[in-house]
Amino acid sequence: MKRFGLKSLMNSLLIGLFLLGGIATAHGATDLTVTVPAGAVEGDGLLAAAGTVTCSEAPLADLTVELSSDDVSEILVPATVTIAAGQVSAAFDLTIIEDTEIDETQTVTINASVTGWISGRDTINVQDNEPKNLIVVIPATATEGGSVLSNAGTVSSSGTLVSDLVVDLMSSDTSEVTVPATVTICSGRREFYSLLDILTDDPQQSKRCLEADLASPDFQERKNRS
Ligand SMILES: [Ca+2]
Ligand SMILES: [Ca+2]
Ligand SMILES: [Ca+2]
Repeated sequence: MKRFGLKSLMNSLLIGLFLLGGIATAHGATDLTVTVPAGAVEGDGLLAAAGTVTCSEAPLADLTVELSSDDVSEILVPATVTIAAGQVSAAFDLTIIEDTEIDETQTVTINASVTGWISGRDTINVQDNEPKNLIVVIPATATEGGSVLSNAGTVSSSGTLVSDLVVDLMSSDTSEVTVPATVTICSGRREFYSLLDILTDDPQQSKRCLEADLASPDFQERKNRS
């Protein structure tokens, strides 16, 4: 019986590795790469063919690549893109969503995948375009008399909030008009109705009126309802 020597065994292994390499090459590429712009601004809308998916070797047949965005409230991509046989890449559209939230810059990951392949991904920063303005609206005139004008003042933000915002309020003449020290605009909202206290010119009377109003159950009820 003929025995394999060490040299024959090594040759056999090398031949085997060579054949495996040939099979892997013939099977096609296994890596996907995604490229998207580094940044965009809310409201940019359709960025036609702004994204690219690339495979490391051209597929022998048309290749369907699944795409996804990890934050569809910021960016949409097509569900799939096809890399044609013999090509190594394909372009796809990005749609930049407009929202009304004051949400700062959001980083979104675009992922490309094919079953059994190594997925590719890239990130894009979507800049917020909401200004950070506070709008205060109060009656143009009022009559002194120590009364509380329920929900007479409004504090609004220029966009929907993603977290509660405490706003400091101040009257330039507290002998005439007082306001709460703060109001909180809750997340998901843009405005808060506040109380506006119209005082008399008599400091003592003003103080009594204000204390009475602040201590009353009606004040708390109105505050909670606002
Ligand atoms: Ca916006
Ligand atoms: Ca926004
Ligand atoms: Ca946004």
